[in-house]
Amino acid sequence: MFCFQCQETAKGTGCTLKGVCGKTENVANLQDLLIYTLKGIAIYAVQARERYLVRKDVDQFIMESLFSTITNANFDKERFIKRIQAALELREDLKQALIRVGGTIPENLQDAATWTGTPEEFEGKAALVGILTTENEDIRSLRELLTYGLKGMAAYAEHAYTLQHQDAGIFAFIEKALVATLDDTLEAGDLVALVLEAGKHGVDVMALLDKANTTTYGNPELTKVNIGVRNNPAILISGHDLKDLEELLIQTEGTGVDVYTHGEMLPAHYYPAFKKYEHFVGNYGNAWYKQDKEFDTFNGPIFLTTNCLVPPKDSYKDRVYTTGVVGFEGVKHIPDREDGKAKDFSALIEHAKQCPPPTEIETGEIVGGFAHNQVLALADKVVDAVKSGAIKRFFVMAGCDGRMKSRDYYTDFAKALPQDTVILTAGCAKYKYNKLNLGDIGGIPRVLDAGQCNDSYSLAVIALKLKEVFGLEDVNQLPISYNIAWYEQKAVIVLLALLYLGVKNIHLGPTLPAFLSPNVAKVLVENFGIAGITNEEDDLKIFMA
Ligand code: FS2
Ligand code: SF4
Repeated sequence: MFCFQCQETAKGTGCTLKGVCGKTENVANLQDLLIYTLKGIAIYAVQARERYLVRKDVDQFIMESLFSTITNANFDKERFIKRIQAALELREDLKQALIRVGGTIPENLQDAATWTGTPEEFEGKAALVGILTTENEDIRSLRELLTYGLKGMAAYAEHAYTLQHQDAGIFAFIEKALVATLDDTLEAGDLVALVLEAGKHGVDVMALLDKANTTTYGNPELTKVNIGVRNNPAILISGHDLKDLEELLIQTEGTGVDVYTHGEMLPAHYYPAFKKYEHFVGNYGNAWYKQDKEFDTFNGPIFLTTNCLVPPKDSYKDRVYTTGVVGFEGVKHIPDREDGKAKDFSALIEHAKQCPPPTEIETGEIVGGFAHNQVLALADKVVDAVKSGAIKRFFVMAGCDGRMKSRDYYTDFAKALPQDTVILTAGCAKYKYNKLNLGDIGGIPRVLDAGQCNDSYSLAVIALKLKEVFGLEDVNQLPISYNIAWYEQKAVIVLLALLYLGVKNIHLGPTLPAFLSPNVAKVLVENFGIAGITNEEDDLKIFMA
């Protein structure tokens, strides 16, 4: 195996024996083979599109498959074997459909579009198609950067799709870009152009998801979220999927079972549609990587709707349920919706009734709900505070949290920030500073949480609005600095989206991606001013200069 797609990759270079995330060698290899086969499907899909043959099942399959290979989503070997088998069948089906509409199949097609094999042969094949088969390190770096951007894009597209929002342009780009990663005639410059184009579609997909979420559940609003517990049996829901949450809240209503959020599900509390549920009690715990302790003390069943799943400990494994693209061998899985019917959570609810209430690990409240609509409602106040000098600078500290000790930097940085600065956050990165009680500036909290990682889009909307209000030509003239923490591939598409919007001088940490070759990193540094982090004191001097 060779995987270097996330920030915690072994030795900062690549996981080769087993993933730091817990991914086994065979799952890593099968994921490589799945991606390779998707590229083969994409070869036909691009041609089919040229003939106005657009297959929704193909778009959906590619999207879900990419999503399933994101860090901490799916660790289940059997699920990947089945998915590759389904990919081979779908590829053949699409090829035949293409022929039927007059498409001609060239003789010298890429192996990704023609290979076939039995499950016993999959791992042997996987060894021939992994990341390291691209020898030129810059081409490899750009191909992987693009692929990880596509994975993030697919994840967000999937959430929007679940809420019946889709954009054909996003699927068309995903398929075009997948084909491009196989094309040996493309040079580094061509791939850089595609990476930047991915940023444009990154903005599109986050805007689409924002629209899907806000038209379905209302605009997030200023909300105090309880972090203590009540004395009822309860279900803990984690991940990013709001539709799963909605159906769970409906089915648990009146059963005596409470519902709490964990990790990236916290921002669900900010949506008006979920406030009516009296049994939607609060948020339990912190970011994803603390689940090995927090799932233990929660006592009740835990429901993972998306990443980040950590391989469960035996002490609570029988209480973990997955759904959608998430999976782990031996863990119960809630099947997908069929015929427009809701998912069936009865087993989860019955399980909860047999469990003791959660053990309290914290008390109090946290404040959030500062997505674009809420911040723009406060725009006059914010603009006045900037004009009067009460707010000197905003710090976008969005992205991910993670296990590494080096991430304490973000807590230290938040603490070291001058009192006249405000943090704009989104994603699970917030847990590094959302309980610090950093106070407020004239009623504006010093940590403004927009929501999940995809709600980084909200932060961009806020920046663009401020640019307009202050009559500036360039978003970089605003008193906003970007100190972003990344971990997995959704952060990659968020970064590419920010670059597309023209944001410069983003600091990225705790380490730069291992998949950036020195030359590719140089392109990002020279053209966009991307930089790493050092320590809070020195970085603060740079930001405040
Ligand atoms: Fe956090 Fe994990 Fe949101 Fe990432 S819960 S690092 O996948 O998607 O952010
Ligand atoms: Fe390693 Fe990250 Fe890949 Fe897991 S996802 S195998 S930790 S690089």
